[in-house]
This record gives sequence, C-alpha cells and structure tokens, in this order.
Amino acid sequence: VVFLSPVPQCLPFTGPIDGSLSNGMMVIISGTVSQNCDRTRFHIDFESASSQNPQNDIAFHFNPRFEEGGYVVCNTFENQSWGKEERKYKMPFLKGHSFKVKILVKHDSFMVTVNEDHFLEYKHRIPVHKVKAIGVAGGMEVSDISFQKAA
Ligand code: 9QG
Repeated sequence: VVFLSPVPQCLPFTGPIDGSLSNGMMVIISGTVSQNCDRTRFHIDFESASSQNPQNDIAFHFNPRFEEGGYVVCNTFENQSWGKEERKYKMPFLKGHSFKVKILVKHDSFMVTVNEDHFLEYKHRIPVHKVKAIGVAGGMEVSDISFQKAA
C-alpha cells in the first residue's frame, strides 16, 4: 500500500503521517540537494506532531552536513533538548544531484538507505508509534514523499 504525501511546495515542510509510524513501514523521500552554499545542511525529521508550537519531540533527526568533508548527524530531540549525536563521517549525497532516501522502520531501529545503498541504522529512543509527522527542511528540494505499509 502506498500513500503519497502532498508534494512540498517549499521548505520547511511538515506533513502528517496517516495514523502513526509502525514496524514494517517504509518512508521514501526523493529530492535534489541544493548547489549553492558551502555549508549546506538539510534534515529529515520524524516528529511527534505536525504542529510547530510547542516544539515537537523528534524521534529521528537525519541531518546531512556538507562541511568538514561531509558527515551525517543523527539525533533525537526530546523534552526540548537534543540527545547524544550519532555521527557518520561519510557523505552519500552530492550537491546539485538528486537522491532517494528510504527509511525502513524496524522493531528496534530505523534503517536508512541512500540511492539503494545501505547507509546507517539508528536505534529507537522514542517508541515509533509516537511519530505522527515527517518534517523536511534545509538545502534541498523535495520532489516526493511516499509511505509504504507492510502488505
Ligand atoms: O547543533 O545539532 C542535532 O544534534 C544542533 C543543530 C540542530 C541539530 C542538532 O543546531 O539543528 O542538527 O533544530 C535545529 O536547530 C536543528 C536543525 C548542536
């Protein structure tokens, strides 16, 4: 089953997830990284609500940074503060190039592939059923967000 989220017209964009996130779901984000600035960052967030105020918890913040050689920061934002970062010093995205990120919700982690290659896993710190929205922002254009539920 595939659900298409409305295509973000401009960023930042936050859209509700139909129901909540659950084991076996796959979220697919297609986009293009901006070309322009030296310190491009963008992020994909799995959030506890689609409203912005008060600031939602973020179960999973996936944050590529094109600086210092390029790395990706993963973290959780809970009770108004960031937890301990998990960093991967590898940059699978290219400025100006399109990408496809697939995030599979497993029982103990989020499993992330970039352009069909396994990239990382992030262990759950907040139960996935609390995730109600997906947010995207920063130096990229998003062309499509879709959700696949386990058949
Ligand atoms: O910098 O790191 C992830 O650990 C923070 C950033 C923050 C996150 C966080 O400022 O950026 O990437 O909400 C924010 O400001 C996000 C976009 C220690």
